[in-house]
Amino acid sequence: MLTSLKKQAINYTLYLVTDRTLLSSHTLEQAIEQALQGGCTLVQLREKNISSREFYETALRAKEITDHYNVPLIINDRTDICKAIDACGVHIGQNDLPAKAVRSILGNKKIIGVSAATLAEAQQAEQDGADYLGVGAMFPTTTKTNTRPVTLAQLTQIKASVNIPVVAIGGIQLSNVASLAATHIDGIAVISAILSQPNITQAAQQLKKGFTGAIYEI
Ligand code: 3NM
Repeated sequence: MLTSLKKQAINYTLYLVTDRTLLSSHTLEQAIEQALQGGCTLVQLREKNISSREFYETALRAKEITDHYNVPLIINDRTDICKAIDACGVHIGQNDLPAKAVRSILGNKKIIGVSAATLAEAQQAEQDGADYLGVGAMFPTTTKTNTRPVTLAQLTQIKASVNIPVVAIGGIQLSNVASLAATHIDGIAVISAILSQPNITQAAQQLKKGFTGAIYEI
């Protein structure tokens, strides 16, 4: 059972974030499994508008699948659900509980990811004990409203200014993924360009190849 992992061992290369409203013909569990078969290295269960009970039960099922592939599961926002199912960590936004408070609840073994759209937010999150940053929105996206745009130059600056892994998010797809490699980030976080595709496994494989291939060309 994967309940915590040495933090240095976490592979951020292809980070699947879920959104059950974007699935076409799959169940969430099928979609997660297919994405893992395509090489996703980390999964975040992101559920909006479902009850705590449903979130908890979905998280248990998601964890069975991620455990099978030996990939860590991160829970969006809900520290209580992370604890209840012994997930590897939580991801929090700027309007959620502060990282310091989450750390005091979860202890040092769990991963805490924080969303940041500015250098100041990124540095604050690192100071508050975040283990990684999700930085975006890098490109226009319809998956989430109220995103704040981040430029490639800002992403480069954030990555150079912190000592924790940085993952880019927001509108990442096959056509723009290569442009992120030059920023030296640790990985890409993706919803629709994986989950809304007819062939989820292939979409994940291609994105991973597009990102890692571009890193080698720098
Ligand atoms: N957070 P897609 S953008 C969950 O900017 C999320 O912090 C963002 O979905 C941020 O890959 C976003 O479909 C949505 O664009 C990402």
